Amino acid sequence: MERAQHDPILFIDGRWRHASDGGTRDIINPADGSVVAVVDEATVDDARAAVTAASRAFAPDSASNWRNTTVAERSAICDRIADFLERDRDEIARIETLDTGKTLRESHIDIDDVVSVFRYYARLGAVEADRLVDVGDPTIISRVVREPVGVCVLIAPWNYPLLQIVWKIAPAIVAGCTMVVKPSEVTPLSTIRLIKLTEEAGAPAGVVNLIQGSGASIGDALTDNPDVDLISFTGGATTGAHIAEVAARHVSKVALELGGKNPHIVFADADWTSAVDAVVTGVFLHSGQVCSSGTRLIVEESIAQRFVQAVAERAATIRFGDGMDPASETGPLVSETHRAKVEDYVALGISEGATLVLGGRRPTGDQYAAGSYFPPTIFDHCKRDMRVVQEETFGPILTVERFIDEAEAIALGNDTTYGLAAGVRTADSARAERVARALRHGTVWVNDFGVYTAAAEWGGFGKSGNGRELGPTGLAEYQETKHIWTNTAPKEVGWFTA
Ligand code: TXE
Repeated sequence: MERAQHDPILFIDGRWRHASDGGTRDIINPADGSVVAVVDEATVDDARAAVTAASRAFAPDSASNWRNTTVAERSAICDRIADFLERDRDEIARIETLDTGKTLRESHIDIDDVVSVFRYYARLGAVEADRLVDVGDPTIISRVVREPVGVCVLIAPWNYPLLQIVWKIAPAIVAGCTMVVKPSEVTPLSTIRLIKLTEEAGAPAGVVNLIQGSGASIGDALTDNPDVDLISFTGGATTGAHIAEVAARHVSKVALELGGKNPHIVFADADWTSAVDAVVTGVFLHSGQVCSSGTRLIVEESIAQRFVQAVAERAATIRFGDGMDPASETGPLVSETHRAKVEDYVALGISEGATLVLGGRRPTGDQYAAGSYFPPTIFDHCKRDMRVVQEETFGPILTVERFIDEAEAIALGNDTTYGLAAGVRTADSARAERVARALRHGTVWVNDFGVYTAAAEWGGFGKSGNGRELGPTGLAEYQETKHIWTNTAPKEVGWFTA
């Protein structure tokens, strides 16, 4: 397709532009391999221009004076974006489904979630006030005030494109930062639509900039830059470690969410029906392409055989197919490349000696021929040191380990270099509390799984990253605190007496 046939999608300093070298990328629908859009592919120069634009917009003499706008003005922009997302809900949900493969139902839920995130931060900005510190001297006013961190680079992955970028954009706007947004090159479409809404909502030129392109080619041009104050990244562990290294060169702040390998611990006394349902939903929703996916079932030995059988029977009935089909309960994997990676993990699990109980092979049938589908797959009798148990497969693969007692359940649940999320299911509330406190994970669900709220922090222990999104901490990440000490009755200190 020719460049002239598509709208420009790079947004730099309030202007929509094509890539400076005319480069483009086809965006593929993973449900059938068709091209759903052609978008500009930014160059290194475009990426640098976007950082420069964000930097200029943050300067004290910028035309919009953005960093000195009031919280109320910035919160109003977030509220307007939320209104527009509600107005365009169906259109954006369709875009998200065509781009990611997720079901339309899930795309709608994602939009409702991001609306709540914009509204939450719009309110929180006003609540999180400056703090007065009592230093024990009535002539001193000691105040801790919050100011924007500055220029932020916000990088998102492909599994929840809209959701994950909004967890960054909303607090960054409320805090008064300027930003360069980079969606995954695989799934940029909903983010492009969102940036149009930020423009419509009145974000001044240069405050929100959009760059689209391969992280390998333009990532360093965004992050390896002394003008960048903060990089917030959600994605793979290897890329995250690279970004942390690059950021260290300039002592830029980094917030990283790098996925997980999340245990779901089921005790014998757990409510049976909801436990089976939660284990199935927890791992097979969005075909396992979820950072908090409950990929490690850790089940009490006495019920293990029956429980795994019940999970497998339930999982076998999951209807996967084109996300646009209302009958589909889950869609394809995001790309052929990703399906190949998941298939490698299936082969690895078999070679490591795990017992394949369900799935493991591409589905047959005309409706699956052109898309990157993969069925729910279950490995039983896994050992904790197997790579399929320890590494993030990011696909519909459940591994099963068994435990004898509470201590072993906790030990298995913590036997991971990650630490994003975990679930525990038991009817014993004292035990639930003990296990929840002992697990080294950023979120622990008790008799629930995979739920979150804009008002509670999200993030990981260990190699799942650092920093937190959502909740008050998710706003604080985009703020510097400044201590202002005012002496209302100055007099000589009296230290040097001569
Ligand atoms: O992620 P990448 P990939 C995991 C999951 C998956 C694996 C790899 O296991 O299989 O990561 O996925 C941008 N500088 N997660 O390769 O490369 C890239 O363009 C700056 C878990 O797709 O980390 C994209 O926008 N940016 C995760 C984003 O980083 C760079 C969700 C993520 O891409 C860059 C997704 C660079 N040098 C995958 N290189 C989660 N935490 O939920 C790439 N990017």
